Parts: sequence; structure tokens; C-alpha cells
Amino acid sequence: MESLKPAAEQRQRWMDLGRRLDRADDAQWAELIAAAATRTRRRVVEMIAAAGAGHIGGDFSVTDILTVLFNGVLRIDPARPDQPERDHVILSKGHCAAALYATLASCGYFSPAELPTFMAPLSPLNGHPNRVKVPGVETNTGPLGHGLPVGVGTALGTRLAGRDSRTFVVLGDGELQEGSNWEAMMAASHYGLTELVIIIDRNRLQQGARTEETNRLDPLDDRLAAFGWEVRTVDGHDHRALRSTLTPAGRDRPVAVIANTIKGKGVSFIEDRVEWHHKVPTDEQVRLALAELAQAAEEEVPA
Ligand SMILES: Cc1ncc(C[n+]2csc(CCOP(=O)(O)OP(=O)(O)O)c2C)c(N)n1
Ligand SMILES: [Mg+2]
Repeated sequence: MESLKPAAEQRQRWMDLGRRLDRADDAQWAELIAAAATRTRRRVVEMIAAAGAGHIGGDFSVTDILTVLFNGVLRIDPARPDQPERDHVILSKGHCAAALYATLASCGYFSPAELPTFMAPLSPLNGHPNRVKVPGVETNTGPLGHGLPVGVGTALGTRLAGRDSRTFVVLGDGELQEGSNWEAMMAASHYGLTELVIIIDRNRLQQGARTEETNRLDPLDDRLAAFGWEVRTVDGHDHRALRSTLTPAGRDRPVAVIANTIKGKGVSFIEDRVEWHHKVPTDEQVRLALAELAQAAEEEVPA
């Protein structure tokens, strides 16, 4: 199958939503973003159920972060995914490709009609993101510990080219146990990359256990600060707080956002349970999950 192409109609829907968000007051803005995040979670459930594989827990913990980035923070045009002046997002925790694909499709980088092909033979929507096949994917990820080194290079490159683009790298917390991240952090602070932001999806779970039992990260804020970063801490499911945390660039150093999240956020029986790192829901669990998300969607309809 060929690489995917931008979808004009869906991009128009995304732009219409953008205009509504611009006009909305704070409460309406939060409701519209919550509805978009819930739609992404519903799509993720359907994609993983159809594929019989995926990483639902990490998809759900990062969904609100991606939704706010792509609807409230980034300067992007899904019709021109390669335009040089764009902001860049690298999902370093590439196992959460389903959440990224659902988000990119909602912006019109490609049609949401492609989402059911997730992980099917010959589909461009591989289990881990591929920049050659999927518009909006900046870097191939999946092997943990690669996204931030590439992000540092991206931020340096845009600076050398004289552009003011920002680069956002989304990391798993377990992923921080890869030493390559800390080498990249040293380099970023050495170069004073104020235009670089890392967002750590701090759900406190990794593949088989809690991060703090496996290889402790705390005191994470002190450690990041010691590496020369401006540290901001936020509730990773609070859309308004995410927007105000992610919007300002760093003052004189790169920015590390610790986004406190719940793995599996949004579906009660998936939340904070280690086995849902890559468990696939049964038909009955799919029904229950979609019912919970439908309930959430009803409560989120803006007045
Ligand atoms: C280098 C590398 N080692 C191991 C894996 C297998 N793996 C995939 S996801 C994961 C756990 C990641 O945990 P975390 O970064 O906390 O992600 P999240 O909780 O957001 O799913 C592991 C070990 C991998 N993809 N890459
Ligand atoms: Mg984690």
C-alpha cells in the first residue's frame, strides 16, 4: 500500500473546530477538547480491537496531551505536513501509535477512514509510527530512547536554519530509564534549546511493573533541573492546564513538562492496571469501554 495522503474534508473539520476553539470561553474550550479526546479514545478502542494488538494503557494516558498539542498549541497545517516553518512533534513512546494515528486523522493528515486498517498486512498504519508512510509522523519511533536525541537535532536544525519552530518530544516515564535520554538532555541544555519541550507521560507504570519499583525516577523534577532544564509539572489530563503549560517557550533553557497521568485513563477497568500495557480487550470489554466513553461524550457536549 502507498503512503497516506492529506484528507481535505477532514482538515476542513479540524479548521472549523479550531475557529470554534478560538471563539470559545475557557469552559467551552475545555468541553470541545474533552469531546475530541473522547473521540480519539473511542477510535483507539476500535482500532486495537480490530487489530487484536496494541498498547491501550499508554494510548489513553497520552491522549489528552496529544489532543491539546494538535488543537491548542502547535503551528501546523495538515495539508502541508513538510512545510519548513511547522512545529514538530515526536512521539518517542512509539508503541502508542494508535493514539497518534487517531489524533493525526482527526486533523486531516489522512482520512479517519484509514484507521480501521491499523496493523493490517500492508497498511501504512504500522504498530509503530513510520514517517515515510504516514503524513504528520516526524520520526520513526518504537525503540525507546531514540526520540529525544532526534528531537535535539531537530531543534538545533531549525535554529541553524533561522526558523522559530518549536519541537515537542513526548516520552514515556519508563522510557527515561534509557540512558540516551540523559545524554540528549545534557546536549539540549548545553545548546540552550529554549524551543525544545519534552513532555513526560508520568503514568508511573512501564511494561511489567511500576517505574519506581523497576528503576526509580524520583526525584524526577530535581534530576531534570540538575540537567539544566526548566521543569514544569502539570495534571496531564487537565486540558486547560496543559495548554497554559505547553504554550510559553522556555525562558533561557529547554522545558521539561512532567505530565502526571493515569495509564488507561478514561475506562475504569483499564485505569492504572499494569496488565493493560498491551492487553487486548475482549468483545465484552470493548462494549463496556465504548459505553463508558459514550457516557463521557454525552456529559461533554458543550452547552
Ligand atoms: C529499547 C526498547 N526496549 C524495550 C522496548 C519494549 N517496550 C515497549 S513499551 C515498554 C514500556 C514503556 O514504558 P513507558 O515508557 O512508561 O510507556 P507507557 O507507560 O506510556 O506505555 C517497553 C519496555 C522497546 N520498545 N524499546
Ligand atoms: Mg509509563
